[in-house]
Amino acid sequence: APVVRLEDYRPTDYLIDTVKLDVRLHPTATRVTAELALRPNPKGTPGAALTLDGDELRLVSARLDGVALGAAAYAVTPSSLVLHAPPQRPFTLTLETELDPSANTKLMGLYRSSGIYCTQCEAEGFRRITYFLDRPDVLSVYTTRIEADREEAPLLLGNGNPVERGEVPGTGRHYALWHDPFPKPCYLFALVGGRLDKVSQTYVTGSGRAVEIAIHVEAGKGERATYALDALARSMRWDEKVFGREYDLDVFNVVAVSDFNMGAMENKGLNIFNDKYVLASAEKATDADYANIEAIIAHEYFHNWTGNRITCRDWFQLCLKEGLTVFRDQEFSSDERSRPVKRIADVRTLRAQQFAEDAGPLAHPVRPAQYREINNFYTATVYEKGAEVIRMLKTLIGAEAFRRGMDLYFERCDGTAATVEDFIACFAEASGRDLSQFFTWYEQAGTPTVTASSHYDPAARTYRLDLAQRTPPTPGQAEKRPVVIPVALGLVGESGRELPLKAGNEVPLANGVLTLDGPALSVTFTDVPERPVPSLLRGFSAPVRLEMDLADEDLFVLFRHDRDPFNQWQAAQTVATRVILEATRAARAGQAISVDARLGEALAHFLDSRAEADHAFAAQVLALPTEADMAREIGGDVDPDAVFTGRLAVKRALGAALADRLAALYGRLASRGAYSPDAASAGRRALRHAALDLLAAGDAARGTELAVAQFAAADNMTDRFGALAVLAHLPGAARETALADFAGRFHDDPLVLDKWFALQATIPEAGTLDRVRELTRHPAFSMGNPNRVRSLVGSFAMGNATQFNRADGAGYDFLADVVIALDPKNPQVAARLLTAFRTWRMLEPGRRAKAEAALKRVAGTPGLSPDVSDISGRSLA
Ligand code: B3K
Ligand code: ZN
Repeated sequence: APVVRLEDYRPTDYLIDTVKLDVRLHPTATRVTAELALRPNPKGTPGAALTLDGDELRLVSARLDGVALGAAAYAVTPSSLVLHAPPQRPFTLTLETELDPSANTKLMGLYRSSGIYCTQCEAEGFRRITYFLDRPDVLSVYTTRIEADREEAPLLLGNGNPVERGEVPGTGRHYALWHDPFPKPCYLFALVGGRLDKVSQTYVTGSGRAVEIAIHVEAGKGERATYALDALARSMRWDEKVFGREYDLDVFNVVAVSDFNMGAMENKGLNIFNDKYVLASAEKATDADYANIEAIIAHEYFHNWTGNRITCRDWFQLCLKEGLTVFRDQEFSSDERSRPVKRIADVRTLRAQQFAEDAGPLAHPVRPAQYREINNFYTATVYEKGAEVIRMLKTLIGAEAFRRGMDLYFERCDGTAATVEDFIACFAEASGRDLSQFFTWYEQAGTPTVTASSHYDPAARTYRLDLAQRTPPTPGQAEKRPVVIPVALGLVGESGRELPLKAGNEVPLANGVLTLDGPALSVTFTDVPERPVPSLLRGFSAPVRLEMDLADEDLFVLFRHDRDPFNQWQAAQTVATRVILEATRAARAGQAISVDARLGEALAHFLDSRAEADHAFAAQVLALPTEADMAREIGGDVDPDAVFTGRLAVKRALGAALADRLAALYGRLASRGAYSPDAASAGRRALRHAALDLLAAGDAARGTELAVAQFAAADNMTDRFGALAVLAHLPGAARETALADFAGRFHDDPLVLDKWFALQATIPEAGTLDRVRELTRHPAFSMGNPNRVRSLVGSFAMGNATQFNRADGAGYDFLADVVIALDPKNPQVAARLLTAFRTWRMLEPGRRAKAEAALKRVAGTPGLSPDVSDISGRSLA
């Protein structure tokens, strides 16, 4: 595939003002008639040929202003329909195409999922429905007639508002007509046809408009959609309150399907979801599932304004809608649940996904400047780092200017396909600030490192803080400029009190935030009454790595006393990281591992004094850095077995040292009353689980006994699966019995079996690869379903550091085999799996060579999709 470059952007030569679609659904031969009202674009080249995109379409007929096109007037290729000399005035092109939804295994365009017709058009799927200018800067008003067999598809949904429905006499077929008054790019087009159950309610907007909101799910599963419906109503209310955004159509439909390439899709008025992010019940969904459903329902809904009403000019601007909408959904979850705990969870994800991506061959800026396959740029960088950039903007200009900037953006850009420049200009205006250097965050890849050192002068009562930044080179960007880094900070006294933050007027310090925008900055604080412990980057105020050699004792001060809960947690994590690093070093050197007792003592004190105050926070404190976190910390020549051994030794030592406390906590936190997914109850379960997990590491026999009992007695999936997850790390008969019991209980529920697949794939034992191979032959497994593939193969490759990175390379070979086999059927999912190699260069030489060989085997496979060839190519570059 050719490289597409941002600098080459130019508007289309033609515009499409309205689209009338007539879709006659049929399992293998769906007929689509598209009537496109075209006109020359005043911004385009006069007289240019018209090239419409197409993919796997069969053209049945083509008419211009009602007259059949002569053979000489146009040409059809596998990827286009070219009209050589279009009229230089408004004209109508009527195109009839045929396609086979049942053969559509890529799950892009129109396809069938368990008998339900559905669509996925972002990024470039609409061209698989009809020939079109398939790019986001072509905005059209759509009217869609959907026709289907009444038995097969009693429900017919489209974008916008329902207009009319009726029978097609004598055929057993019926139709529905939908009209969407809001001009939109074709990637937001959607339709659904099928037999579905629904839950619904009337939502009254702030200005008093009644909206019918509904969630449609597979027959018999309606009860499991009520939580999602409630989350939707709460999202709608929140967007009115916090961003002043009201919903704009008469209906809002969400449809859940079981075959979906990603989480969900924000099609105008008709969101389509992976059912994993809709269906929930106490027996079948965990607390984490509930939280994900709430966040994703909100995310897709919020796109109605940030993505749909204001869309992207081109795909380079993807972060314009994604980073902003992630920021919005994170804020929503923070308001609905606990802000500090949400922040900690989000930073964990950011570091695990985005920092990892940024440190390897797939690193790219939040706004990339080029791509070969746009589907490979729906990344942690565009989404999560994109959200961090918005958060920094808000920190830098303040909440009020931020809100004014958002209001200006909505006012000025509504109904347009915008750029990141358009967006930032609104905030520059609203705040009166020059944001040109801030823009570097969008253009420069790589995670900046901020180094800090300090000096306290007790006689002068001054405290000097020296900060410096550097960003490592990334592919295609050897030289880096300094970025604007908001460093939220405080000074904490030995006894825990917050010390005053006084500095001269020339210091870029406002509201406890220091702005580091050059390579280095030195600040002297005055009237500092005692030696302070610096608490830097409070709330993780910037997506950077912080290097500061604080003494362990100082970190314990922050852990105990920092008024910023994020930095309390961070201090404990930093100490744990140091302890695990030392254990890993010893393991690698074949030495005995000794674990510094002070971490256990600090945690003991924490459990005694503070764990009950916020259960969810305490659970985060007890959860050690992961093996992947440690690998990133080590940075190179990583031996995953040594990391595993070192980390496990620390976990065992903590489990043993804290055993009595953990057991008491575990007992105290036992559930009372019926399951409720609310944040407080979920926090209690999370802490109880963290206690059991540590306890089991310290004492396998006791852990097994407690987990077996919890598994048997559980009345909800969080407790049942939590127990099973603990058992998964305790080899023996109890584990196998519980796994078999779980499979028996939930044999008819694929979403629950996904948890069972995933868990087994992450067992850190030598037999796991064989187990995973065996599970690929399980009757409930299917390479055709993305959720199954991600659960089994994805969890193995992304969540099992020792077994994916087996020293013999068999883990890599397995993944390569799966990617090669899956690519012809579903390139998007295959390419995503292959990103498991994104940190391969950090491995020790033996594994590195094996990983490289596996990647090369993939790269050398003939007939690769653009998706997989792009990832394999960049990974090896
Ligand atoms: N916008 C979609 C993602 C589409 C991915 C296309 N490969 C979901 C979301 O971010 O809300
Ligand atoms: Zn999104």
